[in-house]
Amino acid sequence: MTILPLNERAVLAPNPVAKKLFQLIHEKQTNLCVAGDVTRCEELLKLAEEVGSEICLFKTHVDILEDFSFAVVNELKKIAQHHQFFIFEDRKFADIGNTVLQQYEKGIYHIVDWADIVNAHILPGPGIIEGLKKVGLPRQRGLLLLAEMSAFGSLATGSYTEKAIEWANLHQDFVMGFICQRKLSHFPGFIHITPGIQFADKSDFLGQQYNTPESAIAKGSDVLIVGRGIYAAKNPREAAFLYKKAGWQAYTQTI
Ligand code: 5BU
Repeated sequence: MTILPLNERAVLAPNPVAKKLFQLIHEKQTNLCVAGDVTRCEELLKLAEEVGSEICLFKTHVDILEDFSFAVVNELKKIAQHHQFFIFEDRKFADIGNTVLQQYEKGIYHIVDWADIVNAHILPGPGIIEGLKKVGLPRQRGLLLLAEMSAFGSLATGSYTEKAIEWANLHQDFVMGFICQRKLSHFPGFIHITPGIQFADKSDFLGQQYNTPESAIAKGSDVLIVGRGIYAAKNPREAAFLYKKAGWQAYTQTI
């Protein structure tokens, strides 16, 4: 199989965020996403500032912030602009279309206002994509489908994963790719993003299973999500640099 360069994949991607993300990865030479799973706004912003130059994506779980206020997302957007990365809220929507569109747009977090990318389970059927798309597409946002998970015993396998690929193909304008553990689609305009990455591939004793950057890229992943491997490191900036280097080197060996 020939792997197209990222700037060519940018041209082929129908979703506007996928297009810009492929181009950014190509230019910034980083396929690293940091998961900022910290619980105070100040820590989140400090981490984003520290790792910003090394990443293409910053992933949030905004509902774990104990002192959330809208100021944090405004600051995060400024840091994203300064260091050039996209913001991915790992909200994992999982309800009917009418409910998820409200969860996406309303409530405390107004996610669609600041997150370039969100993700969704496909358990409720294709209506979840249609609901999110109503709010997200006019705002030029992108959706990742949870086609596989990194956790031990995940039920997102086999025909479930196949359905995610089928529905992604039907909504290429809004669905930009997958959260997965390996290459799922040979359509070069889809991006494959993989959580569960650490240099020491082990488990966390709560079900998380890790791959190394090299093994994830060898399985066809495009972007690697690293949480504790970076934010829990003594020096997150240095750890981000090392993960970026490993991920990018592994990628360049595939083309
Ligand atoms: P870690 O500290 O590198 O294990 O964090 C992984 C992050 O990715 C964390 O925010 C999870 O919520 C997220 N994640 C995951 O680990 N596995 C999955 O299948 C999905 C998300 Br989807």
